[in-house]
Amino acid sequence: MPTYDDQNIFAKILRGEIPNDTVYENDHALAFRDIRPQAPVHVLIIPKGPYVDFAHFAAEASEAEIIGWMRAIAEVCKMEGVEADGFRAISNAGVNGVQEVPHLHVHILGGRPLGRMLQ
Ligand code: IU
Repeated sequence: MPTYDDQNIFAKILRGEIPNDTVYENDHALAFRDIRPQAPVHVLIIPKGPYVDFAHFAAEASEAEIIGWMRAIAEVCKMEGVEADGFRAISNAGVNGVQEVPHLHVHILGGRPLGRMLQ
């Protein structure tokens, strides 16, 4: 499993060292607006625990953490009003995925037609 770098920017956000535009929080997850939005709705949902990516989280997180993160994703979609017209959920991992911040996050994008991603 990868080693978690607790100096990454999302770890600093979780510790309250850097401000963020929070849209939702529960015991196990925090959701905030992306600083470089790619769509009218662009929210990042992160688990509060120290997980690098999806595989790390799936292997080591507790069931409560997994449920808390998944419910946060669903709650954000509801709160941001993208459920009806649809949205895209993306989690980049590693070099090929061009993961910039090494703390698991899912991007929720919506509010406009997003086009086909896979041909
Ligand atoms: P990634 O490629 O999935 O790791 O992208 C990270 C995202 O985090 C990217 O969309 C950034 O705009 C976003 N972000 C942020 O919201 N706040 C920050 O302080 C930093 C990056 I650094």
